[in-house]
Amino acid sequence: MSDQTKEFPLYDAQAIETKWQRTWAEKGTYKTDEDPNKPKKYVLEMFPYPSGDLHMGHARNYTIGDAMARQARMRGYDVLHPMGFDAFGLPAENAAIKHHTQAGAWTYQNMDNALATMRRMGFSYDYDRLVRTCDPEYYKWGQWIFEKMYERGLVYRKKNPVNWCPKCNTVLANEQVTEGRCWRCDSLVEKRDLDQWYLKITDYAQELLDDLDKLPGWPERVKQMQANWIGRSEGAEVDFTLCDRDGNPIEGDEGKITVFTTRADTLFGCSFFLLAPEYKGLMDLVAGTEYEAAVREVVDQAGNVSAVERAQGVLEKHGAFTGRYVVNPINGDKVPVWVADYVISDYGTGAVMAVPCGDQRDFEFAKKYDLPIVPIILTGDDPLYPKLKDEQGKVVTSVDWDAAMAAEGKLVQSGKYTGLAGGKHSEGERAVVADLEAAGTGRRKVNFRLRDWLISRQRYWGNPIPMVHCDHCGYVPVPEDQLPVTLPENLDLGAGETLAGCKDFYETTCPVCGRPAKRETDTMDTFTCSSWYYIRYCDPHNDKLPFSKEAVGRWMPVDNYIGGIEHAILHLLYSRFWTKVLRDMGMIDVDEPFTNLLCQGMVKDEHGDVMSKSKGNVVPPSSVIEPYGADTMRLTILFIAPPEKDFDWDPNAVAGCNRFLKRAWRLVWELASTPGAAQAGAPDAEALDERAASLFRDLHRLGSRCTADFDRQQFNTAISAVMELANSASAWVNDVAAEDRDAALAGRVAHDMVAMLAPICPHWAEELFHAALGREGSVYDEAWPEFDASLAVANTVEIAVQVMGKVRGHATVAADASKDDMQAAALDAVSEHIAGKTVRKVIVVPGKLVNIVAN
Ligand code: ANZ
Ligand code: ZN
Repeated sequence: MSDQTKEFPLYDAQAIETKWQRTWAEKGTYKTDEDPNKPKKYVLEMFPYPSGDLHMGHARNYTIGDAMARQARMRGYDVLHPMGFDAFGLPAENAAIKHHTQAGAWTYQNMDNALATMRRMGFSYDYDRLVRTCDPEYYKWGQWIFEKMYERGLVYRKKNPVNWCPKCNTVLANEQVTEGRCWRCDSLVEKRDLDQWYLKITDYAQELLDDLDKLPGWPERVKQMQANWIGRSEGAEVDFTLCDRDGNPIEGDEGKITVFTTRADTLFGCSFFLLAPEYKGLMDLVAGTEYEAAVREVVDQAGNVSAVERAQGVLEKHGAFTGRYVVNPINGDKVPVWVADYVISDYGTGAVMAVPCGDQRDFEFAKKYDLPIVPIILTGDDPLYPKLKDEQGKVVTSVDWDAAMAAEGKLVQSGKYTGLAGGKHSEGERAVVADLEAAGTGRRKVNFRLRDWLISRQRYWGNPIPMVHCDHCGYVPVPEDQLPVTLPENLDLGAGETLAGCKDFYETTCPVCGRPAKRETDTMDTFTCSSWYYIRYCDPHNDKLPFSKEAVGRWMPVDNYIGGIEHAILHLLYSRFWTKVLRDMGMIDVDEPFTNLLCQGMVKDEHGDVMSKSKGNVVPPSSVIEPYGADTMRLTILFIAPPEKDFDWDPNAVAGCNRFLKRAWRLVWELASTPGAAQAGAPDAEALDERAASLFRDLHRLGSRCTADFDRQQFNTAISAVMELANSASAWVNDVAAEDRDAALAGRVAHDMVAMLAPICPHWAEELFHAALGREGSVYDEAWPEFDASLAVANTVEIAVQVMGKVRGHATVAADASKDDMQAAALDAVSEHIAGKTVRKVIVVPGKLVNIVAN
């Protein structure tokens, strides 16, 4: 029996955490190594918006990244693990308005608070590489890249109906509108016609879609969301000719309206034609006619609803007849032209050939306005179709369905195409498009849902768009040597001062002709700042360029990127776009910025509700750090659930993890105090007695499992492996007196437990490494221990397997196999003898035999 009263130092989390945080900072332990002989690993957590102190979601995000970064270091990688702040944005401005203070001051204060919490959590960041997007040294280069994009034709200005958030007082990108609401404040978004700056992300639509295939390390659902957002759609354009009621072409008109359709095969089912309310020239079509008033009403009403909502197809549909007709190029049929508010102006051509038998929206519209429905798709053996023609042989044009037909099926009453298969990409569709192409009335066309990225924001706290408007020269970029355009300080936002109203800021002279000119007062969407910060980390102090190619070549792409699923589209799509643009500028050599992506789950409160300030159920990290220490916090976060799963906060789990750390602390001391443990070399497996050999096998079995789980980022099971090992080792030290223990084994188990928990509980591990194991340097300079799963296999024995008392077979099992394992092996060995019988009873004699009663 070991001496239970032995005195070891107590686990004093606060004291050791303070001590090691100071030591690491003094020694620069986490400064990025630059050893070209080592493989590199770039571990990155999404940088926070500094809106207040960090919350549990941040703590989880950074704990996951920190465990990866620390373990990578121990596995021999040169690691880049930086941190920074996405520091521009509205909350700073709103706080400044409320308190008549400066957005900058508020932001820097919050960043300092967040940094203090990060240090208190013991994260292994290289703080020398801190990037704050509101620092002119950083945003200067955002402006520089913007100008390079401008030179490449990727920046343009356009007047367009845009999403306007009345609460944030600014426009929003399409990506920032969810179900018709502002992504930030949830207000209903309005439409406004404004002149704005755009980035031409659509130039990269195809590549952004194709390269998703280069990302096997991304969650499927994120790739799916991006693919849907990009929305590639293969179809055709079809030209219809405008005409009057009698089929005569309209005098003085261009005479042609083109639609985009994925279902050219359904042309015979087109019984009316639709234009978006914003369709250019719509009002000219009806000017001065009896239809003008009704059309105008639909147009005006549609202007009050966001295009996003209208396109969702949940609102009631509104429309009006224009008095005009178009001729269908496939059969010469004349169909009426309507305006309809579910047609959106910026998809396809803004005009639609309506096929109510195949498209649900068209079906509902036809029902509401009593327009004809021509059935042309035969699905299964719908009893309706034999009656397609009435007694006079006339085609049935109205059906009493309550929904459109399933769109795939055989084409009927479709002229020469009758009998062909219909559907997207069908033989019918191909045949129709081929004929349209031959006749010059149609052509293949690929459409994307993705729109160009609107980056103008009418806000102060953002990166100024580096352009000057001159009445003489138009828009001119600010010359490179005058960058950055710096934000003025001392605006009193609370008194209603704005950038647009700040003369000192906007009055300037034209860089080209020298006449008085006006600086652009819009700032860039803050998502431009987060689209390249991870590249800046590779070379954060460069003042000649945004980054050097060499530095970026060493670190990019990011190997492990960790962040919330809420960025699945916005930030991740924009970053992929900027990376590709920078590559095309010759500044970087990678196609994709993030090789592996981990989207961490949410931390909810004890009852499974989302934590939020308004609900008052937020558990701040300090509530765990103060009583228990950062290591308990980190262990809990990683132990409670796999990183990608949501979990409910559980105070019992915190207490349990803290108990484990104390127990493991004492165990390491106990093992390390085995005489000779520190000096002994590797344990000699052959020389171990049965008890020690069993612990030795556990060490290799559980160590291998822990390592594999770390590689899969399943930290919770990696931790359970260490907990199991602790149980096994505790049993050993309790039963075997110190002087009877194998010193080498004791030393090895103690060391490996410390090493395996080091990525997760760094202060605990570093203190034990020094104080208990008596080692020098840092545990992170140590190699991750090697485990050999083959050493985990126990000696085996052959057992006899009886069925109804007769030996019917043999099985080989581990010498210490459990009864369950023996039973399973035995049933397997005599499966032929018990086939078709019911096993009534199994008698297991450990290490010897199994008898099966079956009949
Ligand atoms: C005829 C048709 C028949 C259609 C049918 C569908 C089913 P995706 O796949 O998303 O690309 N469409 C085209 N432009 C539109 C616009 N500006 N606003 C609203 N709808 C529009 O969708 C393409 C289909 O959406 C097109 O194919 C068109 O309707 C409609 F049985 O044409 B289809
Ligand atoms: Zn000029």
